[in-house]
Amino acid sequence: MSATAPHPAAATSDAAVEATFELARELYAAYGVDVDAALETLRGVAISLHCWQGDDVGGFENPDGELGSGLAVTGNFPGKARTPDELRADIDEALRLIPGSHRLNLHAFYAETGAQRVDRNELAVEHFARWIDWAKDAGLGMDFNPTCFAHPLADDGFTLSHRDEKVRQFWIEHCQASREIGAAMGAALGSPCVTNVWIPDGYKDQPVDRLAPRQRLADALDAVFAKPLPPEHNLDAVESKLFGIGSESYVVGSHEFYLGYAASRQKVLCLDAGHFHPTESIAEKISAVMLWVPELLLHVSRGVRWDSDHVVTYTDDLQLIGQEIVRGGFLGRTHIGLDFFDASINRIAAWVIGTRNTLRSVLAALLEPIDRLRELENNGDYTARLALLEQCKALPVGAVWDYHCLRSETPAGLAWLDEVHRYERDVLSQR
Ligand code: RNT
Ligand code: ZN
Repeated sequence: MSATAPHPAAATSDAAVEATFELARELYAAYGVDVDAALETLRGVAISLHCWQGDDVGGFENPDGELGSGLAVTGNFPGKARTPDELRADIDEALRLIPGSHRLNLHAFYAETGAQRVDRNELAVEHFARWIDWAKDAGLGMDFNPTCFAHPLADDGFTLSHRDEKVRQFWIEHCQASREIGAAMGAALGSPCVTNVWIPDGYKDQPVDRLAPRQRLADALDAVFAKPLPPEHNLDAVESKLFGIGSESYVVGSHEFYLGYAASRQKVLCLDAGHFHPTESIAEKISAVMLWVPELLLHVSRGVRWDSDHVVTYTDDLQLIGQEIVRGGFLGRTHIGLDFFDASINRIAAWVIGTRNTLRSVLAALLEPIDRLRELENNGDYTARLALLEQCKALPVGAVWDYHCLRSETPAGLAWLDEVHRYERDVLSQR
């Protein structure tokens, strides 16, 4: 368990944060950057927190269920949420430590069906009534996902592209039900729900027919999306993957497959940072795909050697994601979600660290002297472009961030960690 040693950042006074901010604002102004405008924009950026960080992608259907489908969570930090109420309390705690108004991203197998067993194709909005009421009270938007894994009909590695029509139909019905649930959530909360379809389908070893499963998947998706739903309530997204554990040789829903599908059907394309070759960056793809798809969903994650779903840290990769969204003017067309699961550290701290980092990367991008940088590039002065980009790394983003936290009534600096320790002591360790 963690220690509770005092740390200096927690002691920073509000006055010191404000004074440092004033100096930072002046410094940015010298570079032509309007810090207040950046903060105003940042206040409107919502991050979709993934419920599954709180219970190691367990869901509430079957407490002893196997995760499978290429997903793996490692670690056994004490105190994971065992019930929907515990999970909601943990998310509430994380949200208290994150500045801004955000969203909850829920998976279908977090349904609350009481004593009744309801199979996935029969799920309906009433099974999520408590989640929706809670979100309404907390002022959160919600996003949703059909759960096409951790189920006997997903055990052989195929769902929407299964060669058995009956299995395929089951998953089509589950995804159709999920869209209806998403639309009902969107209507209830007055904010469109992004319903994201990810399926694990693929082969461990080399197939001889790569085509037929993809044809079946395209047809199945068309069936899933056949019923028009109002975009102010529900937006459909599709998520690709390069490989998974047990689908190392072939994944039906590859990037090329879904890029073509999303472009031709005008669906939201989901890019997960862990779903590409390790040297590929999803940031680099944003400006390319945005020419062809209406909107983007990001699963901000961190792969370490593979799609390991590590907690998002403040890497170059993350910073480039923030920069590409902001530089392209894509904030209004991008849904920023998180997707990581680490059970080896305090799960609430994992949410707080990953979400705060993601927001801070957007802030850093909003604080770029972008007009000056563009001018240098357009003048062919790549020397000065490089010099200024490097100088930007030395500008005091942290001072602006701390001020933003203070103004948003959330702890600045590392002070949030004290509160996580308190919660660990008073709540998690009692579980
Ligand atoms: C799996 C995908 C997917 C899941 C969640 C739980 O590789 O990234 O988004 O992580 O649906
Ligand atoms: Zn993902």
